[in-house]
Amino acid sequence: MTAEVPDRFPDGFLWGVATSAYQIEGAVDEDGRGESIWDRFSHTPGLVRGGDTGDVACDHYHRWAEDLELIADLGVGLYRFSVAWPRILPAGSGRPEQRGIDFYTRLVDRLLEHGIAPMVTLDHWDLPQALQDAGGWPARDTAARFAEYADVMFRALGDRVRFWVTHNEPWMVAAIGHRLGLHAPGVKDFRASLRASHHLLLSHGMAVQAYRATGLSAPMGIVLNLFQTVPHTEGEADAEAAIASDGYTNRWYLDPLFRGRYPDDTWGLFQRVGGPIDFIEPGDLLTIAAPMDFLGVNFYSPRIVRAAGSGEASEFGWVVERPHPGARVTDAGWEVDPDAFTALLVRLHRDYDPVPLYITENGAICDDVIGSDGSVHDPDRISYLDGHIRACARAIQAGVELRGYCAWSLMDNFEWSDGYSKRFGVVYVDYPTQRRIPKTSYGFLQRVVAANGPP
Ligand code: IFM
Repeated sequence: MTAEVPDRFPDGFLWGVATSAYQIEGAVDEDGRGESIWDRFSHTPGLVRGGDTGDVACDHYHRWAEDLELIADLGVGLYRFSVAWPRILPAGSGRPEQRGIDFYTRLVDRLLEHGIAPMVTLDHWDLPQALQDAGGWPARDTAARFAEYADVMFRALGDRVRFWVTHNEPWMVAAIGHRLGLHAPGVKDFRASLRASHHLLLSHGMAVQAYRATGLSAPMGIVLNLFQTVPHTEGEADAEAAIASDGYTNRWYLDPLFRGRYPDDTWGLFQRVGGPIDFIEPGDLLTIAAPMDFLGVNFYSPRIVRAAGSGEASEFGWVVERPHPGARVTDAGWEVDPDAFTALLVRLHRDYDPVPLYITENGAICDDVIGSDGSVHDPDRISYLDGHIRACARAIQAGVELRGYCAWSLMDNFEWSDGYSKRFGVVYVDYPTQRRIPKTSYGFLQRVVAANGPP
């Protein structure tokens, strides 16, 4: 696409970077922190590449002040990070751990001193293990525990946090954590995954209601990882497969949040595969659809789908395809398609006309290395970011109310079941020494922020 890109983004557009607690903090045994499902999962042999764990990660728990300087030097106005639930409620419920609250208080206060708006995610996957032992997300009670935890954080930091996010990517937790078992808690059970998806959404609504009851007024939202789903061929079967897959990844979350109901076609498919959906109680959908103030969108790559061939193993009747031959891909093999990003944003605007959007994650894995001159050159990441920022500009031109963009991630970190083998940061982390080396993409982002658009 060659549409002209405006020189500048709208006034007040927020540029930022994002991280999450388990991926960067380390210090898993400090200051009363309890065990999380990711501690348990990563310490189970064979589940994370190279046996990596988040025990030390980027040691951000001790180096947070240095890391905040890196954020401030970018010039950004927004920092999205998450609170580790087990630092606040080590046993999942009961008395909050003040030392955990103090850590995030220091972080938030320093951000505000720098004029950076804190966007706080309450749940970026690190459920307290104690709650997992009591049933985890498939259990309805976990939703109530989440609302309690959220309320603790609203009361502790509500006067200073500028944006609240309830959950990060509930689809990943439900589908990858409970259906495929590739993420914590490592469950492989479709019904458990369906229950988890509903209780994640329910707990979001309960937390929104708890927030409104406090009388606080910072914007409150949820972050979804949404896929622009592209049929592999122009044939009818692939088109139908793409619609069904879109229901699985996108509409199962968007429809209840913005329309107060689950999509009929996906409901039918899920009942055929998983049996009766009998765990939804009266009033749940009203709670889930409690009005929120923004939607956070995480986007990395389109999802190319085709109909499964006869005899081909496929629970749902579709197969996720490899990138189109000749397509540009990142070092992780994910197809690079900024036009798909624009199309997704325009589609959200068209189909849901939702609240304002923020891009809460977008970035690329590159095989970064420290060069002989000690610097890290990542031209492919720059090209990825540049293309996707321009894609945002086109969406705004098309009428999408997009208010901010966060690159994923500030620095290289624990990439879940890939451990430390994949690098997403604009800052390189040399794990043996914990030295931070801003990559050339860091300078690029600085220029974007300074110019309020692609430099
Ligand atoms: O690292 C993750 C992040 O935690 C959630 N969104 C996707 C990122 C890259 O895989």
